[in-house]
Amino acid sequence: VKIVGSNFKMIITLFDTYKDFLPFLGLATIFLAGLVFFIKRKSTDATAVTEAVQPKELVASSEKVVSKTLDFKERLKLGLAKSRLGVWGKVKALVTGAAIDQETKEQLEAILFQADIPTTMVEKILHDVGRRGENTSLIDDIKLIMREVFEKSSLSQGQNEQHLEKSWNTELRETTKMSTQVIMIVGVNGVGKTTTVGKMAAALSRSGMKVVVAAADTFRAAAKEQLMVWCERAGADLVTGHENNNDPAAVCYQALTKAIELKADYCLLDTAGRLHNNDQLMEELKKIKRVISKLMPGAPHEVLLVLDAMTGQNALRQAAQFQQALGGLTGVVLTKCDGSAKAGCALAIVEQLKVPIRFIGVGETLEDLNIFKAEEFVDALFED
Ligand SMILES: Nc1nc2c(ncn2[C@@H]2O[C@H](COP(=O)(O)OP(=O)(O)O)[C@@H](O)[C@H]2O)c(=O)[nH]1
Ligand SMILES: [Mg+2]
Repeated sequence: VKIVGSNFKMIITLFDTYKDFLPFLGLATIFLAGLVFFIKRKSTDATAVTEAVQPKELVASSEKVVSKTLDFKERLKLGLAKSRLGVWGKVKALVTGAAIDQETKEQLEAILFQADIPTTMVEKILHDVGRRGENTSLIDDIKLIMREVFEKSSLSQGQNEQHLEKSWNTELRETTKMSTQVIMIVGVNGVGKTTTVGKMAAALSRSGMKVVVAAADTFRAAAKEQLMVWCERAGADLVTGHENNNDPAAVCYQALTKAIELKADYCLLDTAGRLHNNDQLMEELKKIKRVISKLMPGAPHEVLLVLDAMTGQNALRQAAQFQQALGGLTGVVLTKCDGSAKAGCALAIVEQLKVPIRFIGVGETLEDLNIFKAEEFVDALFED
């Protein structure tokens, strides 16, 4: 009894001394419990998502990516796996070995609408499929129709793949000593403009081209640092604004001046995607175009609109806005095709905007951006 009594007394004294800390102790316990719960939930979420979006094929191929031995064709196939396993796989399964009767056509129509393919395109496919007779398979028919859509859009701009080859063919550039090509990259926030500029700078530098990059997104503080990392890796020159001069057009002007001075092959302009309002953004972009063309007539040689494939129909609305405000878009860079089962929106983009897709992005590494080739893209959507 005595021992129990003295222990009890000791506890009371201890409690008296530390009772002021009790609320803190309580709060700390609640905080820790919350933290453990959050971390546990986050990690199970992550595994659930990975399992859901990574069918066996993807997991197996992504291991190959680590070995870095994939060429772009394989990366494209890997990136488009979701689209291939989704809509385009269904198309293939439906028409393989089937006769093109009314029932098949109705089913085909339903699948194509799911893929955000515009009505006029769906009608065209339904009208033309099976027309080349029994000697060609229906799947080859559909592939050909899709390729024609892409190729027609390039031709309507007077820029076919040959032109593309010319302005981006680095070997040709070296022998013909073309003047600096100015490439302006535009698009809304988060679509992948800065990443695209980084990847382009790296790819061009690697093939021996001299590249100057303008960090003209002076609105976002982190944009400059992000580009610095890319350019350092690529060995490209980066021009940024000064503390007291944050005018994006001035940054572009300085970058092009430097590019001309250095006889650079390319001058890439990374612009802002968000300003206080849309009109302000468009005015800023127009100003950049004006300033650049005064310094170098004919520049910018390309105005590329970056669109995120994941946004589907919304990408189209954005494109229409930029096209209307800026005019003269020379092409589209379609990014994040790896994250989307709707890479089919590429068809809608070229159909409705009459602007060719110039580059395609299928991941976040340097090697995941390349020139868009209609045949390669369509094959990747259907091939196993
Ligand atoms: N999966 C995937 N992510 C991409 C791709 N391109 C860009 N991203 C990511 O998209 C995010 C936004 O990119 P950023 O270049 O900062 O967009 P910006 O605001 O248009 O400059 C970054 O996390 C990029 O890594 C792509 O092709 N695939
Ligand atoms: Mg950016």
